[in-house]
Amino acid sequence: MNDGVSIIKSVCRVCHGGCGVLVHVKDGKVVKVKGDPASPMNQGWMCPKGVFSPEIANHPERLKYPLRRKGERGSLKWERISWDEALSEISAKVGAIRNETGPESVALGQGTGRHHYMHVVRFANQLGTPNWYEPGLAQCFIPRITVSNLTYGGFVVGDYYGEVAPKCILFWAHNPLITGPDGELAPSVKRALDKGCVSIAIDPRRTETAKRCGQWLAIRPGTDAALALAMINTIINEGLHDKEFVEKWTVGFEELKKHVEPFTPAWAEPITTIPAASISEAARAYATNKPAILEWGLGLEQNFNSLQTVRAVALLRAITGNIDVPGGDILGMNVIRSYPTLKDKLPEGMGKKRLGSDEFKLLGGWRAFMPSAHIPALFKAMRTGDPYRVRALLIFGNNPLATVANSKEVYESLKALDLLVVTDLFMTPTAAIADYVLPAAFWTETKQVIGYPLVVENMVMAQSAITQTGECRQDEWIMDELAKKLELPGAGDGLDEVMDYQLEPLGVKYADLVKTVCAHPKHEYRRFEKSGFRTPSRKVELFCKTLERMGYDGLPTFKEPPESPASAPVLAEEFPYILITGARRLEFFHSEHRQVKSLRELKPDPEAEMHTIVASSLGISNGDWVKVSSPRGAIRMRARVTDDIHPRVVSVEHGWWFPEKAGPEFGVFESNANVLTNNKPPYDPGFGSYQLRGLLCKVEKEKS
Ligand SMILES: Nc1nc2c(c(=O)[nH]1)N[C@H]1C(S)=C(S)[C@@H](COP(=O)(O)OP(=O)(O)OC[C@H]3O[C@@H](n4cnc5c(=O)[nH]c(N)nc54)[C@H](O)[C@@H]3O)O[C@H]1N2
Ligand SMILES: Nc1nc2c(c(=O)[nH]1)N[C@H]1C(S)=C(S)[C@@H](COP(=O)(O)OP(=O)(O)OC[C@H]3O[C@@H](n4cnc5c(=O)[nH]c(N)nc54)[C@H](O)[C@@H]3O)O[C@H]1N2
Ligand code: SF4
Ligand SMILES: [Mo]
Repeated sequence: MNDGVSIIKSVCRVCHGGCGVLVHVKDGKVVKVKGDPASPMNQGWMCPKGVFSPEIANHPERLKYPLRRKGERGSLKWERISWDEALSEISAKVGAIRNETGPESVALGQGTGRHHYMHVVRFANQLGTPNWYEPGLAQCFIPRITVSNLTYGGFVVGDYYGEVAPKCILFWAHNPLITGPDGELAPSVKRALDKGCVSIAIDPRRTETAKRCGQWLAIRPGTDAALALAMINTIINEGLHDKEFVEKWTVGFEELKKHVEPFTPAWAEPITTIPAASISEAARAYATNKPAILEWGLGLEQNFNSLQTVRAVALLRAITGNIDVPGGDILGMNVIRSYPTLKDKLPEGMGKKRLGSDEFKLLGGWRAFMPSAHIPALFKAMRTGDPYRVRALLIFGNNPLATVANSKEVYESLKALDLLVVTDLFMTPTAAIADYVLPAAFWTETKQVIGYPLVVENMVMAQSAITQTGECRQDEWIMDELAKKLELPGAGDGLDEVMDYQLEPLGVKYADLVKTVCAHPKHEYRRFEKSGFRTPSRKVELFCKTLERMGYDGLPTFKEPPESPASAPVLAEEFPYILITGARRLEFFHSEHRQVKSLRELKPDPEAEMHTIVASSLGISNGDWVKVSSPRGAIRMRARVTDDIHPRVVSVEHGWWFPEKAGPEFGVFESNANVLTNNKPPYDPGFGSYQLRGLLCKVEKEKS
């Protein structure tokens, strides 16, 4: 204590997070957040989003009380009500809809992996509805998790905390120096690069990460499977694979070898637009500098061939024997218990009613890692009642008007609902058209156990609720209270019980861990040597029989993107550039933070990156406002003209809306990448992924 300021050790959660921090509190308010030098993750470092946490926490526009709509939907006329009124009315309405048209007509929505992620899944099971969604999943992370499970029997992450440093890091469709998602943080990647290693980036943009790399392969979006197959071809043909590992620990090598024969670097060159010699060079560098980490990212998943693209890349780790070795890609330890999602409460037969589950078995079927609804099917059911009507949607931390493909159709879908309840930190365009808006707690106001990296915890952290804003409540509390009012199965056990249950294998209680914040058991390498890999063959499955049995290819294949200069040449005459969306910026998390002054000053306007050649041919200068159009719509962006991008690619930021503009729309259709994206088929046959990257677009200078 000094000057009435108390300092509390915690963990920043503005993003997927993990940065150890020291929260400075005065008069019940967060006044400063500083990086904790003692944290093994960030060693004192913080990004601007975390640094400006006090400005987010104390923002005057934070939602502070439950609100009930008074006027028409979207009229922004609200009435402040008590929590008891809000919970009683919402539960009565949800209960009535559930009774009339079945639990499946009530859906739950959420955004990226925030603290309450698994609690939403738990609440869906309690409600008895198979229909919950998250705009990532098919487009983010689920393909990587599922493919890892099928191929290696568990999820792999880069080994940045062991004693052996990687000799090579291959960054594939990933920019961790900015994004630090799911499994690693920017500082750990930076430390590994600073130590010096062979480094390669595969990305249509020369990103902050690519700029640190010795080799940058500017790939044509959506062609990563072709590149991976050609790299496998080089490695096998030149005998650079790890013969001992392949022989002892893999199945299907001969089939793979035969399968990749035609996929030479020369074959891949015109597809990927990467010179064959560079492909071979990258393949050799990755195969011969061991141990190697292969950092894969989102760019592999937001296309219609996500399953096979991710599989092709996954096999590179296996044939080079880089799995679960010090300094390579390690199989996570799962040191805490998985979240009790009350799966058994979902009534028999409900899984079959999950929208999209019969078609996209790896997203919604019984083999899915975490079965969820297919977003296009779910939103269609809201809009059209086909195959049945979804009438209520309860959203916990998601702004689908900004983050789900085809924003205008999302709007039609939400407007057709009988009941829309949105829990958020701020009044978003989605919240503005809701019937009830509930105020969520910010990270300094929540308690939670954080297993890190996500899904395969090697490190566990605990965070305490330090401050309180208005009547804001943690999402888990809201769901638990609704469960009690609705008398749902499993109601009564709250977050405290869940956290202690999860921590039991570590022999600590939440109340103890919260004092030290972080537990970090030592990694045990090469566990497979004791008990094999957790796959049906107990080996790494280069050929995957499980996939074959489900009707998918057992070996990875490349497919030309459906909306590309090669597959849609007529359309490409009008829309000559390749559109990618959503490359992350350091200043914002998805559609958040546009109202946070210090962050917005760092990045006032939405930007579209394009090559100097493109800009000059169109008479566009850096900073000009431009119109970017796709066959589905048009948006306004500021041009960022650069040589650090593939000359045929235009990259637009995602998540833009303007809290300063008039509601209820807050300009959400003006500069929103998802006005351009496609939620229509073809989808990935396994996950139903839709295309957010690798579409066609055109650019015009805005008339002044
Ligand atoms: N075009 C395009 N679209 C994309 C992507 C892309 O690359 N391109 N990426 C996709 C991916 S990978 C993802 S994961 C999604 C992410 O999409 P979302 O996670 O849905 O992101 P946001 O739209 O920012 O919605 C989050 C909302 O949650 C609120 N919020 C923050 N913390 C809390 C909390 O603790 N409780 C509650 N109740 N609310 C909170 C924020 O204020 C914000 O309004 O976007 C997807 N959309
Ligand atoms: N600051 C900040 N951090 C974030 C987020 C945020 O909104 N802001 N969001 C979080 C979330 S939910 C996620 S999923 C992660 C995502 O983090 P990452 O996985 O790092 O993904 P992105 O930055 O979306 O995209 C990575 C790269 O993919 C490239 N790319 C696009 N299309 C292709 C392609 O077809 N092939 C290849 N090889 N590359 C391609 C883009 O140019 C981009 O540089 O970030 C997380 N961290
Ligand atoms: S990267 Fe930034 S936002 Fe994410 S946990 Fe660290 S400080 Fe917080
Ligand atoms: Mo994501």
